[in-house]
Amino acid sequence: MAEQGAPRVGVIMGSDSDWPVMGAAAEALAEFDVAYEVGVYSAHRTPQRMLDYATSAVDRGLSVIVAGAGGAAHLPGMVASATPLPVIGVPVPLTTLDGLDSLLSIVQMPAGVPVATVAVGGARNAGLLAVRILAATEPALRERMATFQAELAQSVLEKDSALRD
Ligand code: RP5
Repeated sequence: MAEQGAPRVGVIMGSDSDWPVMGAAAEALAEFDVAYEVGVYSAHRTPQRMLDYATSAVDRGLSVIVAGAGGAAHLPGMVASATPLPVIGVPVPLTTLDGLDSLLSIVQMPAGVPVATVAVGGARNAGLLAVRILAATEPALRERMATFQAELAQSVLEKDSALRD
């Protein structure tokens, strides 16, 4: 855990090999000083451990779970089936199929069990979306997100200016 305080967001993945992608979610949370925890929970290799994590998430104080996996990427959907918390799925691209398999595995959830799926490899956006979910009921965090958006817009304007120079 990189941030102080009880974790509010869980950043989990199916394998430690997902970390080079999923680290961007943790970085985004750290930028907003949101406490998070990270862990490896495999839907296929450690199914009971994954279910224990999902079913205990509320009692442990989590508000959002970011879950990334590649290939037969069942972790986000299975976690969403076992917790009432919002789950953000990150399709991790593997060397074969360029992540299309991961994307389809995560995005095609049955009605009633939503997973908010970001782009293939879109872990940073997953972290930012988790911040926005928290910010919906926290004015101070919402203000920081608004500042972040203003800075993002400013960076585009500066690039536009540089092109014209
Ligand atoms: C998935 O299988 C993981 O999320 C990972 O993306 C993929 C490969 O895992 P390793 O064989 O590298 O452990 O469950």
